[in-house]
Amino acid sequence: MDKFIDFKIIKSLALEAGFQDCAAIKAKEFDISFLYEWLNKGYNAEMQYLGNNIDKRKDPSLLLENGQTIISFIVSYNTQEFADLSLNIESDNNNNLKFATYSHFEDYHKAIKKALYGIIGYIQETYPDFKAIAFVDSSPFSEKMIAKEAGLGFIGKNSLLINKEYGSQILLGEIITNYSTDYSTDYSSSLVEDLCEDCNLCIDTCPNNAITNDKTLNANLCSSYQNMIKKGNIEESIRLEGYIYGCDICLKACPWNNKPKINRSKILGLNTSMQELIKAINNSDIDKSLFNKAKKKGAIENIKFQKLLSNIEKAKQEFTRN
Ligand code: B12
Repeated sequence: MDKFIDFKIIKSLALEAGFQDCAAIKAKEFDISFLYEWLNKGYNAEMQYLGNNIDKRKDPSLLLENGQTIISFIVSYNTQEFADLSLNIESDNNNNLKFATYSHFEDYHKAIKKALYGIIGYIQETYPDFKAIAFVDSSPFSEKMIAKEAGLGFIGKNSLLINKEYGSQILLGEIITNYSTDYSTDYSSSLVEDLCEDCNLCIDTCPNNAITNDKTLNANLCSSYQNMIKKGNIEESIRLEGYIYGCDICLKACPWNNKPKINRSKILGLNTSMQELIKAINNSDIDKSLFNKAKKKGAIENIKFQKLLSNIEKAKQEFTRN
């Protein structure tokens, strides 16, 4: 007999853990022709890994023996707690150096995974044969594609998943399990149509024209690729507009992000060391120990100090040229 769990149990555990929403789909083979097209155009820049594990990208059920279901979870980081703090450092002074908002929080990979394994643990108390793996970012499948298919939102022109209630300032995580459940496609009213309509604000605001017209982007031109992932210096032609780690320009331009803030996130605590680091950077007083402290707890784990220094240099050059 099929192993089955009522989705209400998962949803109530998710909300209790601090996720804003979740939805499930049957693990099946997906059409990933969009990925081949993207790779063929070279939009992946130096991120060769995005072309690996094609079998699992196509069919995520292969990631777990008897994988039946993928449950997609969203966490908002559009918090009042952060807005109150950032008033001090992100005034309207255009010459401020900035980190992308998500990087002001604890490392989301660890925090979301911990919350997902917490949910798995609770379920296993009642269903000991519930087998599951949690993924955040590291998954060899497109998390946005899964969330969209599960009905948690639509893919915006800037290629991000936009949730009707929480906008796109959200992060995604998934559980793959050997259980089946109630799938959101069984009640299709939950599936969200494309709501960008004729709005092009993200395309028009991106200083590097990174966003194409087919709901994706050319990572070579995206400042968040250039300042977070690219090895070596940022290309001369790229404009950072103050962002020295990640970039929020297309998110801030999106009308779907004019949403009420959640008070605070139960999953993503603020990494308060980031405030100290930014203050020091903006006072031209950067110090490696502050960087190490912020990096230890935070989401900036993939950047080396030298790279951050060269990003700062590049952003400052832009200011002096303006
Ligand atoms: C590589 C990567 C990047 C790269 C490339 C970005 C990109 N758009 O692909 C870089 C470094 C630039 C990047 C930047 C950022 N990233 Co990133 N990134 C990823 C990662 C690891 C893989 C994405 C991927 O596979 N790209 C390859 C392309 C082909 O896939 P795709 O974008 O999913 O495909 C799109 C199109 O081809 C088109 N499409 C065409 N045909 C079809 C058919 C179907 C059925 C569907 C559904 C879609 C579709 O829509 C797709 C969805 O956008 C994911 C995590 C993951 N494992 O999924 C996080 C992820 C996408 N990133 C995330 C975030 C938060 C960011 C930043 C906001 C961080 C920041 N503030 O700087 C920026 C946003 C930039 C932007 N506008 O995309 C979040 C997005 C959450 C959300 N709301 O959608 C994710 C999901 C991580 C997470 N766990 O939450 N990222």
